[in-house]
Amino acid sequence: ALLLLGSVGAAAPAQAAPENPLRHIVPAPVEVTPRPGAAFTLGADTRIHTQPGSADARRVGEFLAGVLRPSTGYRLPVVPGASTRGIALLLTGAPREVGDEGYQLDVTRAGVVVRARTAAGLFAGVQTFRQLLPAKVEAKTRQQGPFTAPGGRVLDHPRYAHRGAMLDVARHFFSPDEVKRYIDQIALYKVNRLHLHLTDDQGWRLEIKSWPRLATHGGSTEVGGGPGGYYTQEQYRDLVAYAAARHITVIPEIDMPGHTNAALASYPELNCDGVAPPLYTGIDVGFSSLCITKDITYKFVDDVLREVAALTPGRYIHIGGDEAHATTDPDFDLFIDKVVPLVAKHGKVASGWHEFVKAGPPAEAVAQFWGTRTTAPDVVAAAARGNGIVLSPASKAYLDMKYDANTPLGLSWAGYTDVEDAYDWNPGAYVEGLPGSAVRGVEAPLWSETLTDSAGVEFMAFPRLPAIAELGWSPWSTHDWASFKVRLAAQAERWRVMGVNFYASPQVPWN
Ligand code: TNX
Repeated sequence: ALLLLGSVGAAAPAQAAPENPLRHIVPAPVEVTPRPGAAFTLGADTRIHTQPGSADARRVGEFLAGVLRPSTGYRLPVVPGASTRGIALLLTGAPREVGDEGYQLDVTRAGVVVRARTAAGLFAGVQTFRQLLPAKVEAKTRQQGPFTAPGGRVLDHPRYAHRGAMLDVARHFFSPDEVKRYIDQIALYKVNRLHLHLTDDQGWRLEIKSWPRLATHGGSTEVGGGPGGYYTQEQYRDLVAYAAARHITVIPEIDMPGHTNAALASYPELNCDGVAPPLYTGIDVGFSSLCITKDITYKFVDDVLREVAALTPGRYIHIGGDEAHATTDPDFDLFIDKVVPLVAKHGKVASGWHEFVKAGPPAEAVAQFWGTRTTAPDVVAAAARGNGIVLSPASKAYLDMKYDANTPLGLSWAGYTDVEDAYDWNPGAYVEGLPGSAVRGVEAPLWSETLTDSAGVEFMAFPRLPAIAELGWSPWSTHDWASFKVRLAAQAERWRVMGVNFYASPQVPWN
């Protein structure tokens, strides 16, 4: 992705030409080739042509029009057609190497052509195109043109299939609109999985029709004692569809057998002693457990998984399994052995925090590594049995860790994580002895003990989420902090226009 731009021609204005946005794409593309002098300018008559016969391509076109119409004031009709004048999103002619999610983007004077083999690839190409246009295109109100993208070609495809962000909606509840806002922000960086941590000690956030008190009682508070909240199944379906329209698959997490106080408080029969504990609004972990020896526990889990599976178009349901300190080791194994098949019974595949590999789940199960050390023998052994691994090392990828001692939000148990720490590690070679081939990708978890609103979420996620997104997308050959920090700095203007409350880390040369 290294590129040298040709010198500006005779018509250049007196002041220095603005930096070419082809240099500033995040995540770094596989290959960028500038075409000096071939810039494309959006016009009042520009049309967005989409692959004839493809409803999915049309939806990508509508997404792009939705971004560009408010700021440009142009009509930007989305019409089926293969014309390469104006903007074209086509499912033909892409080189084979773009694979399932990659694209080829060409900007010439005549138009912008994105070619891909799937709508996901077109969507990724559209995210790159947004970054080639001036930041003002992201505004929700009409802006003064011109809206020009530099000439060039981008050939691009992801390193990993799993490029995730996780949001903890259990410790503090986030409204559907707040979750959608985060979805919009992560989509710009080609994140394609949103893991929702839906249940924990402090709250149960999804309506379960067969166990209604989970939401109505278990969802009635949050850390600090606020009112909490939950998603009705209808609201949750709408969130899943909103993410899907941005080519993001939601992975729901029902955390078990620990982190279950909200459920235990809602139904006394789930407790071994038959007594429901009070709701919990503190931030301790590791004190609760479902009752492993009771039959009703598995009836409960079966019912919950049935309803969650019916709301989940994706392949995975995350069953948690972390910090089960109130569950004995044999009980933990017994529980996981019983629950993993229940996930399969409802047509889904289990993923879980890496502790769950101790129970030896089947090879299709995926483990999410969150350790603070680079040694993890259980995880290496699981990979040898065929389990895929997603990397979320806490000292690198946890967006809730403070940047430094002065960060007003967040925790620090895994250490301070400034932007360079978040960026400077190789997911393919991080855990000792874990073969790169076992790594499915990366995920940036955002735990919400200290976060109550979108401003807090954004302050912790930006600019580190784009760092983790780049580790998930870009080839390792492009990895370079000196380049990344400059490209990151160029994003700030866009974040200001979008109203993203980012942390202006002194490590980044903001302009
Ligand atoms: C550990 S990491 C947890 C969460 C906390 C988080 C805070 C993991 C799987 N469990 O319960 O919210 O630390 O950083």
